[in-house]
Amino acid sequence: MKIYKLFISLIMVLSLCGCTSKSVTTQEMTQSDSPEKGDLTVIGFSQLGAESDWRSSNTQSMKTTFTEENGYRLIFEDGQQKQANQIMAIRKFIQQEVDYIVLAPVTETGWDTVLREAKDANIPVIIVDRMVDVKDDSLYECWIGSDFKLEGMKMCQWLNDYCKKKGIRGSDLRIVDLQGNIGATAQIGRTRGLSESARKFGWKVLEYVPADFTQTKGREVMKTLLRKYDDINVVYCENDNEALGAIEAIEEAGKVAGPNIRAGEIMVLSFDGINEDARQYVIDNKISCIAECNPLHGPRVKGIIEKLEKGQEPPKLSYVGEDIYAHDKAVESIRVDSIEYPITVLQTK
Ligand code: GYE
Repeated sequence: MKIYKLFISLIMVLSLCGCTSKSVTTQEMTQSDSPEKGDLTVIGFSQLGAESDWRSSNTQSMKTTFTEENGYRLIFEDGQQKQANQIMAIRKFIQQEVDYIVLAPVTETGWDTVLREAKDANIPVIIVDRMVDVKDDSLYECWIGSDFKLEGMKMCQWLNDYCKKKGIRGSDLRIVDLQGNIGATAQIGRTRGLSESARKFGWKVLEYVPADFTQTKGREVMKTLLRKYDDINVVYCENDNEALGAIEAIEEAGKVAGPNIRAGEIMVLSFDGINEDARQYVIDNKISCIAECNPLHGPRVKGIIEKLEKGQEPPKLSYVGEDIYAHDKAVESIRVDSIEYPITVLQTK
């Protein structure tokens, strides 16, 4: 059976001599014998899950970019937050002899073996969004995503400058951090952004608690924290879905989500800026600031593949530029590592 498939693949590859794509899967051969279909570049995309609006937009961006009209066939696998599922998906892609593997990894570590298998099979791997922590970085072609620690630093710089403008002392802040899922680059960077800034600015962080980037967990964790502490005045949510959940918990506890540091009111900070409700909450003053995280990586990955097809070398790491959205113009710009970032005030259209 295997030898038969190999033979068919060989004939197929030979008959397509001159096409830019490395190979055509045997599966496609049996499904269709139209020569146009055979020209498609096959992408295996292992998405980590569907936990947030950010994730849905990211999946959507990949699906609308890698279409047959654009010359691609996308094989999509949802890892449902489990690395084991993602490893299985990559092994399947290797068996299917895809042209490229795109991986959005749930956490950073544990990828060495499977990425070695992909490399041995000569399949280039592009990492998107979160990073992988591997001993040998030649196991993947390149990575594209956000600078998560910078997002955290920008948020905290905004908070510091805002407090100064409003005459709020840093030592009066009582912060809780609703973290993302532990071990994800977005969590690691955003948590570090807060812990380093808290040390620098003399803020008190009452607790760091994982809330898995979901609205349900955000609400549940915030509820518990509100029972435990009666003086929380800032909640640093590591994504918008957690923020929406935290606001529910704040309101259910009879408190207000708002930009004033005073008894009964809690300032909500967040990341992403893709969820329409969260953006509206900024306009309504319920969320005070969002550090943007851009999920539209489809066209960016396509650009990388086009380069690789031409034999060019894309940069190993590409960072996406991002905005900061605030509820008012108390702070017009912030400086982090001597770079100035303007603040965008969200207003009703
Ligand atoms: O911020 C969050 C998502 O890794 C950047 O994961 C991504 C994060 C994003 O679930 O909403």
